[in-house]
Amino acid sequence: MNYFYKKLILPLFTVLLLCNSFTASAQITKDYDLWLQYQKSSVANDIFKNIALNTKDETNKAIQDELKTASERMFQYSPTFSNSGNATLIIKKFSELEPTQKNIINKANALNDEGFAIETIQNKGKKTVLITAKNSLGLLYGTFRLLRELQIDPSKKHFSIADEPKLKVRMLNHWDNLDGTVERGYAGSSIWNWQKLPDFIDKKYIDYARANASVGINGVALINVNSNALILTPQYLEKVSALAKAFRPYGIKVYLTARFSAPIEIGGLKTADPLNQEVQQWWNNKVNEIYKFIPDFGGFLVKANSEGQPGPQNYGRNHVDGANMMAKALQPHHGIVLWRAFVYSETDSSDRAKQAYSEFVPYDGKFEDNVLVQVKNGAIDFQPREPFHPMFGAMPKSKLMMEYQITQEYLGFSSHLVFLPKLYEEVLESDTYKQGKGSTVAKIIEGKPNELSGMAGVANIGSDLNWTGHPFAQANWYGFGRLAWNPELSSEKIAEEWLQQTFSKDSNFVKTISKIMLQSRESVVKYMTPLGLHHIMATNHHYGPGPWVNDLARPEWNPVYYHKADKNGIGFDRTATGSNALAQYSPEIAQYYGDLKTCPEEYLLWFHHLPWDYKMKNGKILWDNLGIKYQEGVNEVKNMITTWESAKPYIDAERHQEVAQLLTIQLKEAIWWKDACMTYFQTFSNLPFPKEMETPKHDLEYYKSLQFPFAPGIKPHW
Ligand code: GCW
Repeated sequence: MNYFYKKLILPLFTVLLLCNSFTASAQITKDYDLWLQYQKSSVANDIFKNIALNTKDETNKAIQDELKTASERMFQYSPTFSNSGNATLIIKKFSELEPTQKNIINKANALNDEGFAIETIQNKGKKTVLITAKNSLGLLYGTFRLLRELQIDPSKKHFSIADEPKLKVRMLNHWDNLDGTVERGYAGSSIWNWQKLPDFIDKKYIDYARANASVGINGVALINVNSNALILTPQYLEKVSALAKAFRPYGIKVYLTARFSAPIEIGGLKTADPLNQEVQQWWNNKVNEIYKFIPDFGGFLVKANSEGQPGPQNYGRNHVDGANMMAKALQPHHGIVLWRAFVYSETDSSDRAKQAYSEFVPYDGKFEDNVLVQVKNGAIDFQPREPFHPMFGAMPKSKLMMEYQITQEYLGFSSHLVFLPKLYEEVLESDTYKQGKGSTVAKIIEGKPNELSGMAGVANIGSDLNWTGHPFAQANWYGFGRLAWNPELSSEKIAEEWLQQTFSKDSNFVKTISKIMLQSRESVVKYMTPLGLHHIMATNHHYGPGPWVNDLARPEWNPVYYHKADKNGIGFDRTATGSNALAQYSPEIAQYYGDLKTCPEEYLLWFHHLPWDYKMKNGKILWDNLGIKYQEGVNEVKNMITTWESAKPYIDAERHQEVAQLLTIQLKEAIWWKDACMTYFQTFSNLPFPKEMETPKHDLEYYKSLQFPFAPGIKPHW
């Protein structure tokens, strides 16, 4: 028995155990590796056999590490790195190229500082691939580009690519708190371990930097815009400098959120008035101190006089006074200020959608050169769909940057599959007409060549093994980076290349699954806020529907403020007969959205208050259309589930199951939104549900009674 046990059962058991942990860890790796899977290739490619690269510089060292990992995983061999003759891949700054390679030098010379060229050339009678750029960061971007091309087509040998970023600042904004929680975070806790920093550099920090650099992200604001002044004290600056050091080889600069009242809270001053000399001196000294810790510090991100955060208006000053004070302190070090335009006030009784424009546009041209005004994509707050923010194009003498939300605060947290590049693209493509036809939001934020420009995304990253909570939420991080590099890229291309790198290159798989990704954003709009509805979510945690909420302290916090449903109809009149928010847009846009004949149905209730029996283009009344849209959203999720089932043969079982389970949550919640909203709106319309709509399972009281005290994304109530 003993013999039998030792010889047979034990080894078998060990093998089983190993297999089990192997699958588990293989799975973790797949989820963890994001779009940098470097899957084993079925075709050979010698491209990495002998790489000419000067590995002295720390960025080049990062290039070397990446190529080694990629080559070993994809092609099963380790590259040799040397400077000798027979290179299969040459990675060199163009100042180091031989004069015979003039053609490429000319091509590369036309690129900006972060651009790169990849060319297949003749070198000593042999075909060789050359990556060249002005500096090492360009070489790193070129390397990641080459790796993307090879992940998509591992047999590729011929390259002729020149590329450069269109925006200067391409950054993630983490809303991470110093206590480890993440405001509006749905992927676990913060990845920054402040307790163990500066001495412990988690490998995760490096992998985070790799992922960012691979799509061209070059800046990170580490903590929440609802900031804590402690981050500016030496105790924390030492920790920040350790992170900055880890990110430096990957071209990523660190930014900090600057709490406006910091001079009082950590400086012992009596005021934070931006026109007070002592305050100005305090910021000058603070900035000098920061640069001693972090010589390439990026600058400050500031949320001021917004949702209770302190700011210049507390001292009777304005946004320009506040932003310029910080900008001047940063100028000697080439740092910048990202001053957020997300402001709305409880004392302003006008439409909330109008307030940021009214507060900022009069200051056009007054901001210092190193200030970027950071504007959310829409005038309310990261809703599933908003028309583009009227500030875009309205401040031609200032620099405006885009702020998107990658984390899904209003889009189903990390349980819903929603491909956000589709939303980003819709905004970027919108024509503002501010400088004539064709002045799209993309063109406006691109600004003038060589001037400061940028795009920020509120990160969806946390301590979850797969970084983002939902495997498909990784695509939103990826897609954000790709659009920050080139705001004119198509979301379709982004979906396809992400799928190819992350899951499978099989064309059937890519075709079917990219379709559901591209449609997913429209589906979430339909089952949450169809026909231009907005801001009807539950209070505080924003989880689930709450269109009935009407008792919050500030009028514009209540969903009823936005949908204005009553027995006569529904919607927010933003035309001349209402708040006239439309007047902030160019006349072409005002006319287009203002006229019911041309206003697209997607924006109907955003701009118009209409009777329940308003006849729509399909001949049906508004009430019926509302129910039909909600139902369509639900049906589309059902479709996603079936389509995902069909993807089973193409990908690993674990990630397949993970997504399948999440889709069931999405369906449940889509039905919940439909039922709760339609049951509530029915109390005003007094009409039967349209026949196309499945009848709600519960009555309104049930939906109103649901409580979620521990929903994620807000400070826990201990
Ligand atoms: O959308 C709202 C969020 C707040 C956030 C704020 C902002 C960081 O609900 O959690 O605060 O926007 O953008 O400042």
